[in-house]
Amino acid sequence: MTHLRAHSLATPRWHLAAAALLTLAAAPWLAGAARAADAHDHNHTAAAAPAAAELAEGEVRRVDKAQGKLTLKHGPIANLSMPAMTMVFRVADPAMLDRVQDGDKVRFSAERLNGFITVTRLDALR
Ligand SMILES: [Cu+2]
Repeated sequence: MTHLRAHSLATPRWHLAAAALLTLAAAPWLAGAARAADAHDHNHTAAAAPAAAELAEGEVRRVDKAQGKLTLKHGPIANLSMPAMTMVFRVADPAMLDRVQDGDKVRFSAERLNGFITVTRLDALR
């Protein structure tokens, strides 16, 4: 059970990505305008957030297969307007819990399903 601390989870890069994501979500017409601008041949590079920006970062603290729950120390979750914290999540699919163990760094997405914050995607970073 090694705990490698290569990077802080709350990187400034994440905050920038989250801000960009929120901006796009608030003004979808703006994203459309940016794409239209790209159609011109002046080779402008749009600062669009990559799909991965939607995923939050976390570290597994506890896997509870019996209860179908996962404790994560997580970074900000943009779509839930949630700051970094350690908390218990439900998982959408119990099989997710077979793929992670204590100490794993993960990327995940979480949504509020039936009133419970639920992990809907979980990727271990190894
Ligand atoms: Cu939380």
